[in-house]
Amino acid sequence: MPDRLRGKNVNPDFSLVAYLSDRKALVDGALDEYLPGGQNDPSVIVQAVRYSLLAGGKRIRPILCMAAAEAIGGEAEAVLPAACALEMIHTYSLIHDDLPAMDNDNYRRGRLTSHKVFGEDIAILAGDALLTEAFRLLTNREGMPGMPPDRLLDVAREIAEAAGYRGMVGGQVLDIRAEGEEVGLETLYAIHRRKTGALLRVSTRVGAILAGAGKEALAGLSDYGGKIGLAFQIADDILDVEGDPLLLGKGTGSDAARGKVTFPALMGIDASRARAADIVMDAISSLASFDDRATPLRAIAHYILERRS
Ligand code: GRG
Repeated sequence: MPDRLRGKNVNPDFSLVAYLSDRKALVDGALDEYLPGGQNDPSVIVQAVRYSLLAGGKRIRPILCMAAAEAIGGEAEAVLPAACALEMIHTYSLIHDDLPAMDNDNYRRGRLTSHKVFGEDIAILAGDALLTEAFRLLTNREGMPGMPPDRLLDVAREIAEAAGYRGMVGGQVLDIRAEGEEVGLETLYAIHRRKTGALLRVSTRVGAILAGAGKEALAGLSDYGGKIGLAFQIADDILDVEGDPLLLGKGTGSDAARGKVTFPALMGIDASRARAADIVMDAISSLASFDDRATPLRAIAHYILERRS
């Protein structure tokens, strides 16, 4: 355990590496099971959906969802379909973000992007299919037996808000429109609170709501999620400057090439790193009233700063 976590409500026996690997395996297995067809399904749309969704990825959004549920005493498995729905929405956003009309990227998660393999038409439809499938999974009551329907309704609305024009889609639009423009720090925060932050924040809220969090616990977890969402984006901007393409599974330097405003471009690498570290400490403070069932969330906050992929 890193020294700075000692004495912060963290179980000294906790291993984040083991936790992430275990939860990722849970998500990978469930996604494979939820998707139709298996590997031999000849339907091109099923192949395209499976290609992107089962290509790896850190699964950080579903893991946050499960960790938030656990922080208030719930079970990770009890919220697994909702956690996987969040990953489907995230994967749809990556497929569409890589399209020629947006970032025009060739590699993602260590493989050719969807449109490079299946063509633009099928890549667009694979993204659409993942977005709609996410809401089917979320609202299929057999997946989460015994879950109060009002909780399912609440999380469906919250996810729609976070993924749509009020959140991720809106942030993407602001980001595209800001390309080549002079943008200040406040605007950059506003873009990323929506583009990247909204889905990460709602991931913690979904786990908490489904596990029956009270008002105060939900507020703490929301605050945590919003802050690590911002730190995640700053770390992503830094990785685009100095990350290893092999570890990242995609090219680097694309932000600068497209004239994108980023945290390192505005404040430099060192100040960006310091800012992200401050935000992560704030995020951990939001969990002050939680016991050691929030240990994974505290450790994930640090991991977001230190990740190399
Ligand atoms: C196209 C509607 C629409 C939205 C796109 C999220 C997004 C909005 C674009 C992705 C561009 C990008 C690189 C954003 C930075 C933060 C981010 C979301 C990185 C990728 O997420 P990870 O690191 O990826 O969780 P893995 O592959 O591990 O899932």
